[in-house]
Amino acid sequence: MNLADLNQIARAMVAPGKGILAADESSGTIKKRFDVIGVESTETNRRDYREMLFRSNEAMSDYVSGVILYDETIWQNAADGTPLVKLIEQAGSIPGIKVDEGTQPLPNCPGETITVGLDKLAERLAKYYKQGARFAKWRAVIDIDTTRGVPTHTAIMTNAHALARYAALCQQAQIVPIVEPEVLMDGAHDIDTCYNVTEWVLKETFQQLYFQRVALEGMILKPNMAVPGKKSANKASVQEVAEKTVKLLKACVPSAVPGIAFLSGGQSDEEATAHLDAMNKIGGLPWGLTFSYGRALQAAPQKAWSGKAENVAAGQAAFTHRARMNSLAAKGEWSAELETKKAA
Ligand code: 5MM
Repeated sequence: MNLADLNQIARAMVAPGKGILAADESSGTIKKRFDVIGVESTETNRRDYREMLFRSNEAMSDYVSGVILYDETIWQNAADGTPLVKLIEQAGSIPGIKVDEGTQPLPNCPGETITVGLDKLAERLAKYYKQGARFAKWRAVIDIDTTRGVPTHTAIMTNAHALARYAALCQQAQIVPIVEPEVLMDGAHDIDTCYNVTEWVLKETFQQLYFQRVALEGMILKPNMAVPGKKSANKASVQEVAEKTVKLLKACVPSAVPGIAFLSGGQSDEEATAHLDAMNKIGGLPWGLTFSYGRALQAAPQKAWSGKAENVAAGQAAFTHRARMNSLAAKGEWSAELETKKAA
């Protein structure tokens, strides 16, 4: 492992004003997204849609440091035969790859899951590196349901162990691991319950990373923010989310980690931007703090595009706007007026 090179890539992924596009929807998830806009999920439509994003020059060159791809996409060519990976590289962005193989029920823990995909991962990473991937992503999913005693320590510990196994294998393959332990926003829990569960999850994750000798300087953390569950009666202000999330991360994430890139987790586009902005406005943070959004970057371009070739420019404009808003938020320079100006 060359740690200096891993560190350089990790720092580029969270360079000031830049963040990550999570375009790694598995076939099932992209079908759900396309269903919403009435587009059939064929291989060509998936390619056309992602090509539209990767050819958004301003967004890709100025605001997007890296793109997380799904296995199908990393091998695909654009309509003119250019590999999609090359489009990303030509824009000055870094190709990355989702390497987990989804979740399975965790034995003896009803309703909880374990993320799988460690078997043969070393071989797969070597192939992805040859194809241009310089970082990878693995997502663990932790649910909250206090009425059933969920999450259990078993789910937290086994998922943290798998995340650390994955991260060690990535670094051995000269690939920067994005470590994503996602505590879901589903449910009626309040913000403090989310805070406490996320703290538990992050403590366990960093302990496993230590046990498995993962170099913190060569990784990126992709956590959820401290937010109330979607069905909670107690909403939280932008400032409360920002303050609690910063406090939580300072308590759990060593400063050797170059950057933290949040998932959006079902927040609205503007909420995800406002929260990121408010955290960066607090300032004095030991790590870069940016976005690694899927839905909060893509919902608008998906709607604008709606599968029609004549809407490509509108789809790219919508994507560029969201990427620019989040770039400003990553520097603490966003304001709600900037959103309104665009709408006007
Ligand atoms: C883009 O969605 C990713 C893939 O999900 P599936 O494996 O379920 O298809 C997902 O891992 C994503 O990268 C993160 O959850 C962040 O996305 P959001 O939409 O939460 O910002």
